[in-house]
Amino acid sequence: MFKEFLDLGRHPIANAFLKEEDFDDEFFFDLKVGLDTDTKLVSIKNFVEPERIFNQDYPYNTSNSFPMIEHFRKTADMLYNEYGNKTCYRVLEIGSNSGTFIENFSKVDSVCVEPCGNFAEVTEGMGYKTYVEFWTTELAEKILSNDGYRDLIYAANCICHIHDLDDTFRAVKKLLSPSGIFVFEDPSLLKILERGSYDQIYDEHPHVFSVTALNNLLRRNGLQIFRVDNLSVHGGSNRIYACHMDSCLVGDSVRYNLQEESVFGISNFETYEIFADRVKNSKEVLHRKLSNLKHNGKEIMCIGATAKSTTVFNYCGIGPDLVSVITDTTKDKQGMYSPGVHIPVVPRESINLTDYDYAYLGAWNFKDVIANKEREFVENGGQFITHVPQVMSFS
Ligand code: JHZ
Repeated sequence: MFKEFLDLGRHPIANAFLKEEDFDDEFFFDLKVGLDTDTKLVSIKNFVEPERIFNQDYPYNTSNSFPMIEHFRKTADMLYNEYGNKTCYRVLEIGSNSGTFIENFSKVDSVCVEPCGNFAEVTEGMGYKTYVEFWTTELAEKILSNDGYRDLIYAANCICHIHDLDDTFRAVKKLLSPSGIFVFEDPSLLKILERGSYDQIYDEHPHVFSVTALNNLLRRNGLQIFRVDNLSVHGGSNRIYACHMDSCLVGDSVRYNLQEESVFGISNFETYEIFADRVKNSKEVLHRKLSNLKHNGKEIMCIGATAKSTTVFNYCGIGPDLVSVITDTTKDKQGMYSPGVHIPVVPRESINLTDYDYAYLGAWNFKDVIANKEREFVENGGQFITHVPQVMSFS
């Protein structure tokens, strides 16, 4: 049974940066979050049609966050060294984006799945066979007959984007070779609850995964988790390793994670009620802090036009009156306005950061990288603001 615990209000598509002439046609939906009391899966109530989100204009490009390029290279090396068969390693990536993971594997044995045409063109151009489709059992059957079984099926920040998880896991099971592994990483629900980072919940993330819920969902589709890695990326993610049921030894990391989540109360509805109260409080405190600063003549900007900042600004009612501009390294976001609240997005080079007193971290997950790059801002008295794990400013 789906039991709602949080209402985040009206939201636009978190990554649908737009031009001024499109303001009147913007799409909004009610962002409500709940717990499935049977599987323990946390999901949003109203799914947005995937075609509205993942299309030719999808702007999130993994190549624009240089720490992620390094992350995917290291991940690919580790998977190849620990699990790869040296003569033939048939890989499939679901949601291959701009190819930062797959580029580490052979063009001959690898296949990409990417519904966003703009990115599918990129991996095609790099020489990888790419299916420009959503991941479904039908597509898995097609790939099986065209390209054969896969030894590694990998997905980063993609499986939690898919509404029908039973179909997703059945499709994986169909295409995975008998000794193959399915590895996927997504933001961790436990970390979100611990850090109060509600901004990881938006249209693109219809589910937020605990190991507990994934264990239930994978098992009912004939797959088994045998290893879990806790990662620091995206504010805390879990990398899940699964195989066909009973085809591998279950490691201690699985028991450890299930136990840790159980102790935290991941299956108890009260845990989510407490989280909801914390989120409501965070909204009030952040809005009050920015309003007071503005009232005292301070200038505030934002670094990182993230899906997360769209969620915070829309939930907290923060617009250009409080945050005058957002900088972002992504070309496709520059010259556009942020979804819903319409703050202009510009290249970092086009502004002088020392003209601002405060920089809200839209990309708080890259806090150290940004603080390191922007030392001059701090030396000139500038301060950063974040709402994770609580609303605060620091230098
Ligand atoms: P970043 C995305 O969310 C979307 P977002 C997606 N749904 C997903 O699952 C999560 O990632 C995990 C810019 N930047 O990675 C680049 C700077 O401007 O936090 C990016 O636009 N300066 C697929 O959007 C953005 O910030 C910098 O120094 O919340 C970071 O976006 C750096 C380091 C980044 O993801």
